[in-house]
Amino acid sequence: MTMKTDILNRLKYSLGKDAENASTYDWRIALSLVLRDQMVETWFRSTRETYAASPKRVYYLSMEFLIGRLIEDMIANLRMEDTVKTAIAELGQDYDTIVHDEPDAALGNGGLGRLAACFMDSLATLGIPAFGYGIRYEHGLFEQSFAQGQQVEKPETWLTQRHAWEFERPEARYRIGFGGHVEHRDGSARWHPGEVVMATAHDTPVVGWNGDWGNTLRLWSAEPSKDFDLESFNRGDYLAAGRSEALARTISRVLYPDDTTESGKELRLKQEYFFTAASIMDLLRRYLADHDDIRDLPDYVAIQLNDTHPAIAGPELVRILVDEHGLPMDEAIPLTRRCLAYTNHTLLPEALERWSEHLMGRTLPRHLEIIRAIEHAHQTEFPDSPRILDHGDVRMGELAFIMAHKVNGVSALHTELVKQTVFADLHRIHPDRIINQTNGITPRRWLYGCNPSLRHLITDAIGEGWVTDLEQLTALKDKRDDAAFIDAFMASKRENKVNLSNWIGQTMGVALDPDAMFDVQIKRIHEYKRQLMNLLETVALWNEMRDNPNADWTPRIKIFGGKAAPGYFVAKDIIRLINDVAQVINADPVTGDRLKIVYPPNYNVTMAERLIPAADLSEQISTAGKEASGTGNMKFALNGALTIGTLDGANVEIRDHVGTENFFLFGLTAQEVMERRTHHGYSRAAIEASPRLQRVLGQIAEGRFAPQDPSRYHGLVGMLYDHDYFLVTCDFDSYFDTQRRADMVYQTPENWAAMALVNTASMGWFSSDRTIKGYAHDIWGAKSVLSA
Ligand code: 26W
Repeated sequence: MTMKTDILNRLKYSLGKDAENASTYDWRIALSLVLRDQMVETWFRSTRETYAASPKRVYYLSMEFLIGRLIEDMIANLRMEDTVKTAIAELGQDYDTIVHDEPDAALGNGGLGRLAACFMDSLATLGIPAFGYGIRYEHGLFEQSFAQGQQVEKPETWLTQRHAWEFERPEARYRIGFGGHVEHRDGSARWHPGEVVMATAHDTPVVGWNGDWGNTLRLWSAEPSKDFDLESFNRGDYLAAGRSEALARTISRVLYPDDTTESGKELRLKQEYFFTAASIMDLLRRYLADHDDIRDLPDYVAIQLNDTHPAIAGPELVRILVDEHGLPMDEAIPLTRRCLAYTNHTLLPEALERWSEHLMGRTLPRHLEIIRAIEHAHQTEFPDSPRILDHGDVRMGELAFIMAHKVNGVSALHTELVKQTVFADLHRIHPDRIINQTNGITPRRWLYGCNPSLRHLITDAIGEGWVTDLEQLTALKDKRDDAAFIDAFMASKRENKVNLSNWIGQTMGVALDPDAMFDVQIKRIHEYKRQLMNLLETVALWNEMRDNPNADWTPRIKIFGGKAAPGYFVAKDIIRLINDVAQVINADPVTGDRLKIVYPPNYNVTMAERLIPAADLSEQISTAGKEASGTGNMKFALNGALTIGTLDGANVEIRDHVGTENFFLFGLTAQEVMERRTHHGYSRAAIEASPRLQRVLGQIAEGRFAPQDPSRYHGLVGMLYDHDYFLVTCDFDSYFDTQRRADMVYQTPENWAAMALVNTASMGWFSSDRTIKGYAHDIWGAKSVLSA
């Protein structure tokens, strides 16, 4: 059967449509189902082999999986691109239209969620038996639009359409309790939950490169435990009839859109326990199906906590071992610790979760008891250890640290800072528990998939081995003096820039000059990521261009993308200012096409796949010591963009790999930042020392970009004068000067091209395959079944 007939059959029998009446949606679902059929073979074989070999399994627990669209990834991993493109063309349909009809699965906020998705691709490609566990949110990260330049949030609706890739698993259904009380009798405890909801599994197969291995992403959705309340309904009390249903479904209704501030909301805690408890029950059922001694669990199960969000896994596993398997507490705790490991993704104090003992006690009474037991055991052994229970709060970072056998940071600098700051005391007590695992990205999506012109060029030059062994890219360094290759390399970049210009033209009506430098900053909006400093530099450049209109300026397109958490008003102000400034600068005849600002709304994974291949300059300008790693920085460099950045997160390691001469470094180091903060009035001093910055702040403060509301940004400018916590003022001049250095280099295309090529060639180490191999070896003790 050909692909073409397979698609037509699916159209007919699964969608009840014939080719004449099929919509793009129908064609897309039909194609997806055909591809899913292909994947199921690998998936079943992998599951069978796993049960046969009974190896150690990895369980990756994450509140977020920022997957994006799956159709192109599946086609690539199944090596079916040509087959599918031919079939779609023969069916008279447009491939690009069909694959872009799929909504993004936006089940995450940013870096943490996307990392989890890259890790799932690497685990499958490496053939390491693994499950990803998370929540099947009905609504993912909100949809962003702009009204008069201001962010507006609308509910995201990916599930209003059929989600072609998943299989509902009614047989994998678990009762999840909340509240109630704990009964203690003759030394044993029995939790009597006051409320119960059902967790039902929905499985998405995750097939790796070449379709050699398949793992499972199991997402839980919440349903009422008891049937529809017919009685209330018959009494005409329709609300009561639907109440328990609505309440239950609330738990998996929506993703919390905050990515740096913990909400402290009860529903968030219930979400965290809901998916963690369902996952623990599910992996124990699987283990006990093959093993009868629970004490061997750590030899067959490795559980990774993606930040503190699933940290309740520690008390939950201890609860089951003690209350259901009768193990003594002082055996259950160390046994649990041997199964668990914890990854820290942020140093921001406001992002470190702490739940009030009151709320924990009300929502999870038995778990609070067990947390007290864990605290007691740890304090007994290490009397001067920091406490989990502190000032009426349960500190989830300390709980995760104490219940994990390994804790890791996500870049070399971040891991050192974790040892020196947030967990300094615990590090002293457990000196070998904290290790580093620098983040990575999957080259399948972030080069092979999103940049076909560069993919072909590389494969023609060095073969296709790089897709699963990215360090092979180093061979491209030999092409540095190959003029034909360099031309082709830059032609690929220009082709991507033209494609992006067309897309921006169509979607935003702004014409971009593809020969201008495409300078891109795409990430969540946050003060520490300093989108504001980028904008201030843009206004300063605008001023200098207007002061010297005849000078030989390097034309620049400033591209911003990113969402602000709905409650983060400073970030929303920054978005508004960017849009207000864009309006003025983009309409300025003096600077004309030499300086443009574009801010496409609703930045997501699919937009990143459009923007990154077209970027010349990657903005990684966070205050040193604040960005744990960054992963966008890796994606840009891999796709031949040069980085302007601080010595923060993984920028440090990227610069080490690409060479200091191929990286535009500026700004204070993390050490200098801490030192500068001790200087009183450091921001005012910095502003007074920079006439260029003073001028820009003056323009913004006087309403130059909001003539109808001149005082609109008084707060923002005032903050820079008096509370510039992220040292925008102190790094501004160094940043501005480094941007001018980039201008100069861009004006010598051969130099720029050579530096860009070395960036691409030097990014092999930043593959998430390398990262996962590190976790498997240093933390999980898990092996690939493929290369056993
Ligand atoms: C409780 C609210 C909340 C939700 C998410 C707090 C913190 C988070 C995440 C940890 C934030 C996050 O995404 N951190 C990013 O993780 C990436 C993957 O490791 C890093 O590359 C980024 O530097 C880090 O900001």
